[in-house]
Amino acid sequence: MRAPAPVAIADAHQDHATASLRALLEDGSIPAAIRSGLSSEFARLEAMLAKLERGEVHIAVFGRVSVGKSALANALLGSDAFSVGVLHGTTREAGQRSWREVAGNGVHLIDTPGIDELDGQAREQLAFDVAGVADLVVFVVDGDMTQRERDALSTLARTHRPLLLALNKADRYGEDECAALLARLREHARGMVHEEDVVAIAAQPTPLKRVHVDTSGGERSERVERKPDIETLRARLTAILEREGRTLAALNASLFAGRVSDQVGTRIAQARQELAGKVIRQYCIAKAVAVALNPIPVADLLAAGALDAALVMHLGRVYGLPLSKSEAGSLIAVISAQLVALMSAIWGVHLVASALKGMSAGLSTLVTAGAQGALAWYATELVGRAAEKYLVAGKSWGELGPKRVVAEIVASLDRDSILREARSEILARLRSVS
Ligand SMILES: Nc1nc2c(ncn2[C@@H]2O[C@H](COP(=O)(O)OP(=O)(O)OP(=O)(O)O)[C@@H](O)[C@H]2O)c(=O)[nH]1
Ligand SMILES: [Mg+2]
Repeated sequence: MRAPAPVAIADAHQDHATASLRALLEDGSIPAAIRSGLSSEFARLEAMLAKLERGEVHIAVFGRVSVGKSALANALLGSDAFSVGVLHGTTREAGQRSWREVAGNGVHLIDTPGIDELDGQAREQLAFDVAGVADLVVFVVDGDMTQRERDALSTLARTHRPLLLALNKADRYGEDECAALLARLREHARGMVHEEDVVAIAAQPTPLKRVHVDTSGGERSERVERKPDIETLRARLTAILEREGRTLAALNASLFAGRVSDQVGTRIAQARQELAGKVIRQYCIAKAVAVALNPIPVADLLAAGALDAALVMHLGRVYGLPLSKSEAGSLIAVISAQLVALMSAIWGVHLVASALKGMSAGLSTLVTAGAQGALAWYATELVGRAAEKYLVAGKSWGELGPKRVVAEIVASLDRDSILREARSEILARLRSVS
């Protein structure tokens, strides 16, 4: 069997990436609030989709201020497209130019602001953002790497895009010094940059000063401009681009789409969790006040009331997994059975004692009612949280089974603080009705 041609592979990657970006952009099930909360990510997705459809590849130059990023971009382009300067922070915004020389015509070079040791946090974030969505990043340094540069390199490596490491200003170093520096850089970049992609260049070598001595002994000096020496880097870049440029762009877009869809998922989960918390609290209050107004024996507190069933069904709707009345009933029965088993030892005296704790006014009816209500609140909270766990796992108790799940919930909730909060909430409400 013949291996598929590289063009076919690139096409397949591109089709897959285009489809996943489109699916995310057009997904009607993403709530509007979440879409607007992630508006910059969605805008970037749209830009990436357009870029993919145009078959473009983006290369970003990245590095500390003044290492010669703009000079390198200019040298690759063969024009003074980007401003180069001795001042730190010459480049303040990311800029982009088409690199026509490379096959396909769709290769763009992006110059980024320098990352700085001291200030310019917004610029630095911009640099990371741009590099984070570029298909290939040339990390430029002008000597041995600082800790900060090493951290930045690792951050970029975690974004899973190909990195090249360029030691610029090689004209300032002797041959041996340059070789030693390259060896150190390869050491720092081990596992993140291929050895052959760590190269020495001189994007804008300092002009030579040539001194002429004339016959009368007078001296005249002349500045001789030197051409950029970036051939090793250019060769590596061209090789990578020709071999896998479009595939890189497609993979990068797919990765980004994956990240955005994870973020969407997390936000949806958070929003549901917040809403579930509010719903549980409402039912806790309702149940607690009902019990306080009409105290029932402690042992009956766990008996599934209509309110608990309504709570569980409400939670089912929050998690997009509606439960029928009978499903809700059996779910509560399972949870209650676990709670009773867990609590039987403490459900009586100790729990009542802690529910009463801090109520110094003597055992007035109001106080007893408050304590009973607080217990009802606590029980409802446990039922709600357990039902929530079951729903989050897609209507399943998972491998651990209901016993462990319920035990973990009981252990994770701070009983005394719930009872305290419940008591004060109930007393406030009872006072307002009496
Ligand atoms: N000796 C030498 N100097 C260079 C070389 N490349 C750039 N420079 C000098 O380094 C300085 C900074 O160059 P830029 O290209 O502006 O650096 P940058 O990384 O874009 O800097 P910011 O935009 O400020 O982050 C300039 O004075 C350049 O002339 C080189 O290969 N050799
Ligand atoms: Mg610059």
